Amino acid sequence: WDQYLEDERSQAAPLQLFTEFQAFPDSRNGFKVGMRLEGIDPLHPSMFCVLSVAEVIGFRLRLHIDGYSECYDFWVNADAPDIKPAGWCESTGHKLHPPKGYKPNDFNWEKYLEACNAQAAPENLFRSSVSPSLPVLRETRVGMKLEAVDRKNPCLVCVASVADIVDQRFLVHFDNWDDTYDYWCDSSSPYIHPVGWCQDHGRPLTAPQGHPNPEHFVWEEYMEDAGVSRCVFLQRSPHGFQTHMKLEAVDRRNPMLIRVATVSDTEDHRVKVHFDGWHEKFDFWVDSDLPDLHPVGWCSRTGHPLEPPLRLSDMKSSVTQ
Ligand code: MLY
Repeated sequence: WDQYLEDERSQAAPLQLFTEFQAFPDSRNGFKVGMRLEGIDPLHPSMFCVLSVAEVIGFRLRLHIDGYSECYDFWVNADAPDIKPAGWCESTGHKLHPPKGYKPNDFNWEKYLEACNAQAAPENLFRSSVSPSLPVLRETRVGMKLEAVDRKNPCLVCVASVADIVDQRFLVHFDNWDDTYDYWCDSSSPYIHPVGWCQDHGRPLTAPQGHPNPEHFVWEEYMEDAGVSRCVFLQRSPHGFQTHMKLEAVDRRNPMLIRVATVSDTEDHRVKVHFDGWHEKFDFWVDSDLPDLHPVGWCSRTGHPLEPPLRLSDMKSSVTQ
């Protein structure tokens, strides 16, 4: 990196711009292949599933959803808030989706581990649940209403509810839609607004699916007890990343890989990631707090391979890929 930054006359993104989930970890990754745990299914963020550790590289894990195809495997950092020890669902009143073939009421961790001849990941491997950098959720309760950006259709601000709360994050669910649009966020997220925000800002509000009069949605008619269950938020300030800053970023086309990258554009809460040496058509926008962005030196610090910039001679093939 030192040589590269000098050759490129560029600057590494300063450490203080990264969140605690992106910065150098202060613990080791103690997970081992085969260990079982519970965690959020990324394609169905409202579901907690039985997971096993399929691969460990540096501070990252490939997780497998037990009983389902490997094509659903996904990578997380070892300190991800999305993963919890075996038994967590039961102790927090969450529904655990058992491996395929097990009935929800039939699943028993002890018996399952014995049947698989596997070990549950010990609790001390999971990060403690309080994050100094995330706001505490004081007033938020399940069922409260809000106006939220549909992250899959980002031009829509929609009628939404708090569907679940874990630690300092809550699950945004769009009223009358399935859970594939759900997402977890903290109260400082730029994608969530209190009831009435669209009206105050002259923006259209997307009504719940199947609403009898979607063009004229009125909160007071929709909420039985208007006023008591509104969320209050304090949006975080814009990030400090600037164009040309260098960092290390997970390749989202092949999430096993982390590449040398550059911030190629910025918005208040997002950065555009460019992989050095690759065609700019591969650039993509992400939230600046995405846990897949890391400071320069993260890979070497955590024992993860870092994919160097594409050499000039490789460039032609990157354009045609
Ligand atoms: N064109 C999409 C839009 C879905 C929007 C869902 N949001 C509001 C949660 C569709 O009709 O499937």
